[in-house]
Amino acid sequence: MRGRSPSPANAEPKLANSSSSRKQILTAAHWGPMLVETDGKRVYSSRGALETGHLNSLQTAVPDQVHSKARVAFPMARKGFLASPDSPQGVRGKDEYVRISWDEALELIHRQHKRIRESYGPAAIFAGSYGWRSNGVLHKASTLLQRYMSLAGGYTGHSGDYSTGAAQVIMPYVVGSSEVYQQQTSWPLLLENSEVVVLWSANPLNTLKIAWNASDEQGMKFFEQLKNSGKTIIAIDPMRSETVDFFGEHADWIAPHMGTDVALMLGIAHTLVTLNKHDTEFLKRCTTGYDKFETYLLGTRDGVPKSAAWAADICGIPAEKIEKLATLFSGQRTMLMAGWGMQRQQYGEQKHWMLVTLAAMLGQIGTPGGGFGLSYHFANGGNPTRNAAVLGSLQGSLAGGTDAVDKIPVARIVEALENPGGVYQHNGKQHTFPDIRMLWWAGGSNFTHHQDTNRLAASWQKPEFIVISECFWTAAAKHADIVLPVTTSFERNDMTMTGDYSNQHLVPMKQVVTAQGEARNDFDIFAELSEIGEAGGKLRFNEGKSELEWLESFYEIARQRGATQHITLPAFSEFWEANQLIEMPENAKNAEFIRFAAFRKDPQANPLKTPSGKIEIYSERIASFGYEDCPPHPSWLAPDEWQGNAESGQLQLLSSHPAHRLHSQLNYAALRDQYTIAGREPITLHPDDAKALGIAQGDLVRVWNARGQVLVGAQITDGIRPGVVCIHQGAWPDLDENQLCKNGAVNVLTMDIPSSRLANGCAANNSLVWAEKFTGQPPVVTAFDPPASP
Ligand SMILES: Nc1nc2c(c(=O)[nH]1)N[C@H]1C(S)=C(S)[C@@H](COP(=O)(O)OP(=O)(O)OC[C@H]3O[C@@H](n4cnc5c(=O)[nH]c(N)nc54)[C@H](O)[C@@H]3O)O[C@H]1N2
Ligand SMILES: Nc1nc2c(c(=O)[nH]1)N[C@H]1C(S)=C(S)[C@@H](COP(=O)(O)OP(=O)(O)OC[C@H]3O[C@@H](n4cnc5c(=O)[nH]c(N)nc54)[C@H](O)[C@@H]3O)O[C@H]1N2
Ligand SMILES: [Mo]
Repeated sequence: MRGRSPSPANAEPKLANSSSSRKQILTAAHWGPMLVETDGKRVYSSRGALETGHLNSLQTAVPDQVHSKARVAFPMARKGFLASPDSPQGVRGKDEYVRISWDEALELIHRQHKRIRESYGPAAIFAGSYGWRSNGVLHKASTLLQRYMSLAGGYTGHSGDYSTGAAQVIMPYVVGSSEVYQQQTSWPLLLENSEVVVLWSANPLNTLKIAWNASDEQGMKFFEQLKNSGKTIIAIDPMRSETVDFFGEHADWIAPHMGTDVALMLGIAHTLVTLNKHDTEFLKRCTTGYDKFETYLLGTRDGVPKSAAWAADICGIPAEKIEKLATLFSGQRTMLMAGWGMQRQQYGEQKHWMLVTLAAMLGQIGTPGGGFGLSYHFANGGNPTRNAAVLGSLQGSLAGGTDAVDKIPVARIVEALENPGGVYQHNGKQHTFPDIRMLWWAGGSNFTHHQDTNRLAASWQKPEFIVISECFWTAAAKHADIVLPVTTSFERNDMTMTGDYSNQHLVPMKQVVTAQGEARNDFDIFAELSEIGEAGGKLRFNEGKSELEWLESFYEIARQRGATQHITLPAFSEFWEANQLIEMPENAKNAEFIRFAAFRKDPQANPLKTPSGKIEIYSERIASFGYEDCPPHPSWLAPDEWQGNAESGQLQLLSSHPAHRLHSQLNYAALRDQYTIAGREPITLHPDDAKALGIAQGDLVRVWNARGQVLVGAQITDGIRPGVVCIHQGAWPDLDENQLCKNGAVNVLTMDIPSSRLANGCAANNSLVWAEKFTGQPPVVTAFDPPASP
């Protein structure tokens, strides 16, 4: 659609070999708009609704999502909890579950919630509930939980996220904005002007399959054009990712040791200075603190020049190669596209700070196609923002409600449970952990997403009361006192935009099938509970509106927003009947968007939101915090566990994001057959390492360290740096009586430490492990079985 007003984009879909009672409903998930074939009771198939030329495997999984044996069918209570709810018995994770009625479940929750709130105050109730739930503007699980808890008098929430924990806190000090969730210099300009594109710790072929709203699915088209453009493409990643394979001979794959990128960048930066190829004019005009950083870079302060040879020793890339990169980058228009895996590490803050510093030394920030970009690999950053009628959406806080009374950095939850009242540092301030007595998770999978599962499971025994609202019997659900069965997004009505940055489409998400088992919508659960309990009545929670009335009100907001841009949307009833998405008109000006262009042109007139208004290579504010783990300019700091201190036989563990899941979502689905080896999560390892360990392709492998042990299947390939192994994140924990995870959940092995005291970000990507061929009787995977009932 290229005109002024939007129009339905896809014609009424035709069905191949299906009976007449079946129809196709248009809906959407994080993984994009989909057409779902159904007779209203069963789902038969699903596929992408946009013609993209790229198959997104996640879009085929709707039948499994709706009909999985892993669904929670009824409200369930843990046996030891039910025996004496005020002082529960038994061990969470080892107990049986008893079916109860919805009335009983809500009454039990109400009584415990009231008791704990009255005894300990709102901070004792953790409703931070981090997670990717399902998309949609109304049925937002965690937002609904927080809306309820705010009406009930407040709660403890969270700050930050697992995704960009380190980068999103350091970037505002450096460039005055978070960068990680912001629109990038547009792809058309990049394709026209960039000569060198560097994918640094980024695997867009996987990660662009999803977006926080729904994916607009445009990113791969641009990467396809890049591949065929003849430009120089470099991928820096310890693993030959799907993206490197996609570029094939068109890209140069450089595989450093894990966690050593700052050293590699310093080596390039040092070479630039040696060759006098750094842009002193840009550094002077647009940055502050370079001089101080240069004394570190050249070693005038500590006697250690951060030369290419110095870097080579640390990162394992030959010095000549590092020098070549310096010449290449400085001689050509270079875009440094960084993903986030390398900042999900100890000292993660340093990675993107040094990347920006390198880009500043190259002097190309603010040019079309040069500089750095932190979101090309996520939610299709760089796909130009449309003129758009953007939907309204449900808000978590309401007038008269009490929002979060405290917030803990999201990845510090276990520390908080272990150490109530404990003092901690965060982003320049001292805080105290609340005394958490009750937790409610709705829309997150914390037993897969959090590091060091055994430590989490131990801390999880402490609270008095834990509720999980879930569609599936996740490990978290199997560690709860009450489990509430929730509908999937295919069992309710909703709407979404596509493209977190582009707002390219408005998509109706009409209910596909009736609710399965006794599942209810999160919205209805909290509305019911408001009627019994603490939140002042159903009417306060739902404002007297039905599901469709809410959707109409969000659509009306879109209509108003659209009108200001000369976009005319059809009436809601017409739109809802049509079962078609609406594509928004392009905006020619946005297609010319260059990040930092105005600042580059005139930094005085268009200052950044940093204290100096410039790019801060040295930060006085960070210096004032005095954090040893986050020095005031980008620095190489050796992590606690890495190649440099590994014992012989120890391997570095990567836990990248999976191709055929969104984290833990869909681990139970038939898609499993496409990636599991020996029936479990694969471990990617190099032939040299496999040989040394006597492991063959397809073998069952036990991987362990002091924190835990998992069983995985061997995937042997030269597409990974020797000494590094990868187990993708998101397999469901499935611990047997010896705490051996039968399904291969990587976080059983990862360290639960903060990136630093500045950001307290998740540091999943730096752990050492041992591995051996598993020779015992292979245990059966039980991750997807509902728990035992008496
Ligand atoms: N080792 C390691 N660990 C990591 C990472 C890593 O790179 N390495 N990455 C981290 C990152 S970046 C992230 S974002 C996290 C992801 O962590 P999460 O976002 O927690 O992961 P998901 O698997 O998406 O969990 C979403 C859960 O919500 C449930 N759900 C879906 N729809 C609904 C709904 O409508 N209502 C309710 N009540 N529930 C619903 C799903 O069944 C699922 O269990 O993992 C982090 N953990
Ligand atoms: N299909 C799919 N798409 C997703 C997700 C998913 O689970 N599945 N999750 C979504 C979410 S919530 C997020 S936050 C994003 C995550 O986006 P990212 O954080 O960018 O994804 P990762 O796979 O963790 O890491 C990207 C690459 O970094 C590499 N890497 C790791 N450590 C290092 C290092 O030390 N140095 C270098 N140079 N490279 C390193 C990994 O090998 C990997 O190929 O993806 C989103 N997209
Ligand atoms: Mo994430």
